[in-house]
Amino acid sequence: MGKLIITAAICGAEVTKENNPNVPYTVEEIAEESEKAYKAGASIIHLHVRKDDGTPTQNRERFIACFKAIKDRCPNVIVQPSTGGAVGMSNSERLQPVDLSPEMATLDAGTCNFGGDDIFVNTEHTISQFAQKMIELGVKPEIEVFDKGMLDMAIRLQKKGFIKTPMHFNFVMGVNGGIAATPRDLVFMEGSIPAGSTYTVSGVGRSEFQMAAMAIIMGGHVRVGFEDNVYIEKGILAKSNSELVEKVVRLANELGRKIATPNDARKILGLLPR
Ligand code: KMH
Ligand code: ZN
Repeated sequence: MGKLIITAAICGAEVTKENNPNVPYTVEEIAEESEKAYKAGASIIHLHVRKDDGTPTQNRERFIACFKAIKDRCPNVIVQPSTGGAVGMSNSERLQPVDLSPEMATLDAGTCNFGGDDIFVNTEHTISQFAQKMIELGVKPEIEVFDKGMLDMAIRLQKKGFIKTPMHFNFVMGVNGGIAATPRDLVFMEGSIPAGSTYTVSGVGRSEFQMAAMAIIMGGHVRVGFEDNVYIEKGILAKSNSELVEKVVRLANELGRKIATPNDARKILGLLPR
């Protein structure tokens, strides 16, 4: 089986220091957490940025500052900015990091409930617009699918020429409003992607490591991090994203998968040179 790409989603847009005091907000905190996650085995940093008080933002300058601070500490790591941002942001706000021509960026492939009264809106027009821009700038999309219908939407847009093959998916499983984080549903999702595609699995909340173990066994890749889960085990907060990454490395070692370096990940995902 091929090497395992580990992505660290270090802070997300919703999780706060009230949930776990180690969630990074400032540029320095984000750079430090990225470096720790990278040293632990992550080859991709999935990046949201915050103002110093923790407010989520998609501000271009803030992304530039965080990119630089991360690259100063770990020049080779792949930085994958979010274009999802936070619920309620406008499309132009969300697209700002794509203008920086990162190697990858997320592409959210549908609308869903997002816990409570929140709705994460991604119309077909929005998805096509984001995808088109990524094609123009040579940015590889990580297609975020929170449900099976989103996967079908992405395949439809690929057929229309908005997304190139081979596609790379992130199955985000366990969001309140999206597909559940169960082995049955993961097998269903994996069986629904086109041949030649790659995928990573993000188990949200308590199922993070169970889904990681499934992905390792099935030949997928794994995302962990405070964006998805703040606990290293039941009731115990993780001290850093690196603890979550280290746990995946231990699982991979036990289950016989080697860990991909950033250059391995570039080859597996077919990223364009920068
Ligand atoms: N914060 C969520 C509303 C992405 O990064 O592209 C969307 C999200 C997905 O986190
Ligand atoms: Zn995200």
